[in-house]
Amino acid sequence: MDDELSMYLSRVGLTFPGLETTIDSSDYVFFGVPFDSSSSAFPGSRYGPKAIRDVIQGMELWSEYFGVDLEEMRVYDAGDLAVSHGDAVATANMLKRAVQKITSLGKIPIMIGGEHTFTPFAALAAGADSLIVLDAHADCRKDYLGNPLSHACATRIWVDSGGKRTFQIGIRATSREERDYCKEKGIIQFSPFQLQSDSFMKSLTDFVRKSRSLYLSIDMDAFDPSYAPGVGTPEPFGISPIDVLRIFEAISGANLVGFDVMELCPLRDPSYSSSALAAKLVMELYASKKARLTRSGGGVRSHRALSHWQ
Ligand SMILES: [Mn+2]
Repeated sequence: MDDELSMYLSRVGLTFPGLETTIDSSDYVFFGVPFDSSSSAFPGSRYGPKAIRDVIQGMELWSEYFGVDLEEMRVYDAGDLAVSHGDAVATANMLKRAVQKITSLGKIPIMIGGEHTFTPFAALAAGADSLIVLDAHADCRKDYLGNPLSHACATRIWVDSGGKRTFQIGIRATSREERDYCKEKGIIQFSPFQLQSDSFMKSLTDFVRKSRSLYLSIDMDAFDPSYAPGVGTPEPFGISPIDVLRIFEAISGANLVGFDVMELCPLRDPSYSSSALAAKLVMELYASKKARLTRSGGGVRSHRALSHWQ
């Protein structure tokens, strides 16, 4: 690993996705942020990175939806961020340096949480001008119980720090303050009940087309708790995993500068179903980009996903 990067990140135990690779030969750098100090209901997301590495070891590296073999995933697992438990400022500063380094190497960061608080810092450090967030919550509180660096403030930190364009999907749990803020800031929002509408896909593709550099963040509580019970703040009436494949497909042509899966809470996931879904999200996101490249490069692989949604 690059010397400077190894100051911030160190490899631990199992790697994702369990393939031996080098950072030089990779397009993506995967790392964990095992930090959960502001968890407002149930703590435990600090174990998310460990769980996703555990569960991937028993899964097939094949995307049925996108028709992509992931045995040769160009993803390098750089380990976990050296977090300072209880100190979100110090941890965010460390994260910014790590992401800037990954980006300067021409690689795309894939971050696994840990609490959602760190998304805006990663997105800004990666140079994103546009943010798509899948979440049950708007995360637009000014502070939560006096803490402005709470996971309930993640999207607001992005906007207030200069994040220009924001598109939220799956939102269904907000305060009046957040609803007013989102309206004032022009944040585009779709609830789970609107995802089958034509206007959703039209709005999403329009947003992606106008993005110069896109960061995608998935809070696991965007999913219905029946799909992903392993989260700290479950909210019923959520989105389905199939919805996300369709979203991946719609954004596969974007200039993606970073991606994260946050708020996976393995302490509330005894069946490992939520961890398996989180692992699959990373693989399918990768597969969606690969399928897109194959098609634009004139590849002959039939694109199963397109026909599925026509
Ligand atoms: Mn959330």
